[in-house]
Amino acid sequence: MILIKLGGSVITDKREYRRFNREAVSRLCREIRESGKEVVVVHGAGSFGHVLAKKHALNDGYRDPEQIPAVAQVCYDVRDLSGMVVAELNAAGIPSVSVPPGSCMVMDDRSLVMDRQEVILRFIGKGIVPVMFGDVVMDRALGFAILSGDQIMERLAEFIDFEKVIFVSDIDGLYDCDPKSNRDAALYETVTMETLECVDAGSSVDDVTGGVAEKMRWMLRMSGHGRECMLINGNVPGRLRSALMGEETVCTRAVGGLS
Ligand code: IP8
Repeated sequence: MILIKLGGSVITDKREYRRFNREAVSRLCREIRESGKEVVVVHGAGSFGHVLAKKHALNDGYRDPEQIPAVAQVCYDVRDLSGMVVAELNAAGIPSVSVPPGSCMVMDDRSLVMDRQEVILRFIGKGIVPVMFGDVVMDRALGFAILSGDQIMERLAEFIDFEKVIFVSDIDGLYDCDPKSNRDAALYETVTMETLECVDAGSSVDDVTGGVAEKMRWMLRMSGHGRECMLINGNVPGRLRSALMGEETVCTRAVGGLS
């Protein structure tokens, strides 16, 4: 079983509110199907989540009543996005169902309380891929907060024994500086906790849950116990299929866990 995160930067255009990249998602779903691997899918929110979440400071928790319509709108938008992702998975021949985190989970001071594992495990047991995503989630301490897809990944990996974790992004992997603004940026083939400490990988678009360095931190957390954890570029056709099938491909691998 392989855990895949379809990043918001690939499945949406992060510069434009609610812009879905249907072509890319459709191709990625076909690549999953062609690999023949069993998967669980988590996806990011992209411009369906981060634009309004940032504008209304939703990650700060409840501050004033004017945030409430924005909470409802973001919940609506990310469910809409998830419906479109699931439609593409189903069309590619991968029976899938969207499981909205905010509708069945809570957080406690930004820590996810995931006590509904049964529904996820039973979908998997019946050969249906549960699809979860970054969402606005009610929070016992803060009122509400943003739950990132990366947090969900880490929790899923605590009770499902994934052989591999693949983060699908819009860059080839982790660079020593931002490749979008620096032509000399060099790609790391592997990163460890030590590498991460000297990385400058800031993101230039609206993202309330951190840029590439933060993603890499999540990857390192999940790379312990010998589990392979990769960051690949989903905009390059064939890379996801190769990564799933264990073929050589351009990527960054996280090694050795976070400690
Ligand atoms: O795109 C963020 O999830 P991510 C969720 O996985 C929202 O970081 C609603 C902004």
